[in-house]
Amino acid sequence: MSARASSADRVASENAAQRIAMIDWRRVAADLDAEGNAVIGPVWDISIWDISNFEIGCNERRCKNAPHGLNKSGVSTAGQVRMTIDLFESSDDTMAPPEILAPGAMVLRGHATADAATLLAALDGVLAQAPFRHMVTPGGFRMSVAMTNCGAYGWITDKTGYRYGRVDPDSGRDWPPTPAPLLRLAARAAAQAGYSEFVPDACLINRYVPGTRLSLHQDKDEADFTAPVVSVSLGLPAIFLFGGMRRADTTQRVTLLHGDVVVWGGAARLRYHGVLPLKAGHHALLGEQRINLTFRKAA
Ligand code: MD3
Ligand code: FE
Repeated sequence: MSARASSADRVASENAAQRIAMIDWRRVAADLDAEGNAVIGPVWDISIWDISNFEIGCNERRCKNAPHGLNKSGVSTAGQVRMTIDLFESSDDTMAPPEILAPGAMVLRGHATADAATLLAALDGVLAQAPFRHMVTPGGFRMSVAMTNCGAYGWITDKTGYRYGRVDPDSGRDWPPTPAPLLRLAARAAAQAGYSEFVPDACLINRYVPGTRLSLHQDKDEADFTAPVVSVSLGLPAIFLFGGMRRADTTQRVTLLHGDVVVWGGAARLRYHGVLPLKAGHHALLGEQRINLTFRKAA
């Protein structure tokens, strides 16, 4: 679903000051970073993703079905309206309002889409130094998710337990550094969710092929739970299970698509979660797989 704003088209070719004005119309605290990308302020500044004052030249405005969540006046009828506006050069750049899954958990749909090819190219360098492997749980089970890491710390599991370590046990060398484009993306997503100071020191890289699953668990091997976890989904879609504070709590199912970024912090940081067995499929960039990057502060 996308709505193209005629006023946005007009502004797109003009200068940065007008881009800021454009965002001000939407009453979203916003600024531009050094590259001219919109940096949206803490989401608690966004009481409502208000497009009612915004001159929407929505192509679909007269659509009676209004599947885009706009009524005939172009006013948002749904809690969330997704707009793709040719504002910042890249036509792939989406400015969707965050989807709040629960207090502290928000989905930034398509946040990594425009950067996906760059991220994957950078990832190739990491994988050459630290290939995917299937680790073993303390209970002796081989994990169906294939994993590797980059950054100062990597998450590992073996017969002796789960932990973070500086050294890749397969190579005996330090984990490769996290490529700059990955770090930039993680910091940008965290900033949009209100975490302006997120400096991850660990990036776990998970690979799923059809049938791969991840059973319900909590992420609690990190030293400091005040830092969020940022996860980036690439490739095939997955059905993510988002539970509560106890394993037996009911779970909500959230489909995570290529390019979706989720920031898990605050009250959501220790909630149980998992991934249902990946369905078969083909993705244009990644083929028969899904790759998930999770950025954390481990130490
Ligand atoms: C909710 N990875 O690596 S990312 C993991 O898709 C992990 O590979 C999944 O769970 C994956 O630990 C899910 C989403 C995620 C990550 C961390 C969370 C959800 C979270 C921490 C707290 C609550
Ligand atoms: Fe997890």
